[in-house]
Amino acid sequence: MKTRPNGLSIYFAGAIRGGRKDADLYARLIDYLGTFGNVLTTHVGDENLLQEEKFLSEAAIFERDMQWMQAADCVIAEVSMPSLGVGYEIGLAQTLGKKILCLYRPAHDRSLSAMIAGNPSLNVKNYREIHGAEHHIDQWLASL
Ligand code: 6IA
Repeated sequence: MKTRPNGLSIYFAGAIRGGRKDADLYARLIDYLGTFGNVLTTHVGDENLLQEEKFLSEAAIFERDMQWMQAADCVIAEVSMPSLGVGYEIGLAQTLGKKILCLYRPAHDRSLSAMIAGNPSLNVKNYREIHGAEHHIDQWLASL
């Protein structure tokens, strides 16, 4: 990897109100990303998030995430669980010129939004198992 070890600020995006079925997977991906740098959004994988963050106002959550997004060197989004917030974050990251990797697990009962799947500015990688996602992360970070 060309970047400095532990020098990369990574914004990880995953569904919260969109649904928490993949929260454990997010936690594992966040752990893995932590070996490459500083993950700004570790709460996305926190199974107690909904309890902890209910003390923050909606505006405070938005403001904090916007600051992290501005500070991030790159954005990695797990997009299998449809989420308004994740879609918003990807659009904003593109506007800000961030490098963006989207990780998607195909399944027979869903299909990825064309706004993500058809966007030539995004790197969208399909995977089945977490090791596949880790492989995509390795390859993508090495190319930055
Ligand atoms: O629409 P969603 O909630 O699924 O959007 C998820 C995305 O928006 C994540 O990638 C987060 O970066 C961001 N986000 C949404 N809600 C929060 C949050 N608290 N804290 C931090 N980031 C958030 C929500 C707490 C609440 C449900 C009690």
